[in-house]
Amino acid sequence: MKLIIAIVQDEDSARLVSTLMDEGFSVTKLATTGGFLKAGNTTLLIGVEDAKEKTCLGIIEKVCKSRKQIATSPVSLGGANGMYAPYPIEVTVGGATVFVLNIEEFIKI
Ligand code: 2BA
Repeated sequence: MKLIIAIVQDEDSARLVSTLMDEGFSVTKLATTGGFLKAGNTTLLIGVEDAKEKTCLGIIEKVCKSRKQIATSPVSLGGANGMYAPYPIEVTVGGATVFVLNIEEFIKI
């Protein structure tokens, strides 16, 4: 068995959860925050049989789109007073950041 941890954009999460559920996967949805953009994203925990791993990854790939977002990075204004100004930079986020873990035991008590 595998645990698929998928970090996706909030915009894709509702469609991804409903598509996975329609295909018979069990999903847990967590509200999370990205460290770089400090913006909300969604982390899904999906426990799957080994034989279903590729199907699950295919659904994630199909549903999750990459998008451009503007982040503000502080830029030094120089001088001794250590002042910084926000500077906008464009980053491409997603489709999805996915970790696949081997599961030793799956227990429901
Ligand atoms: P954030 O950390 O908010 O990152 C959002 C996007 O900003 C990233 O998109 C990437 O394009 C860019 N980015 C991140 N760190 C950067 C840096 N140090 N310099 C320049 N640009 C940077 P994604 O790579 O698609 O990641 C989307 C979200 O997935 C991340 O949100 C984070 O929540 C999660 N994530 C990505 N890689 C991860 C990892 N290795 N471990 C844990 N979470 C990860």
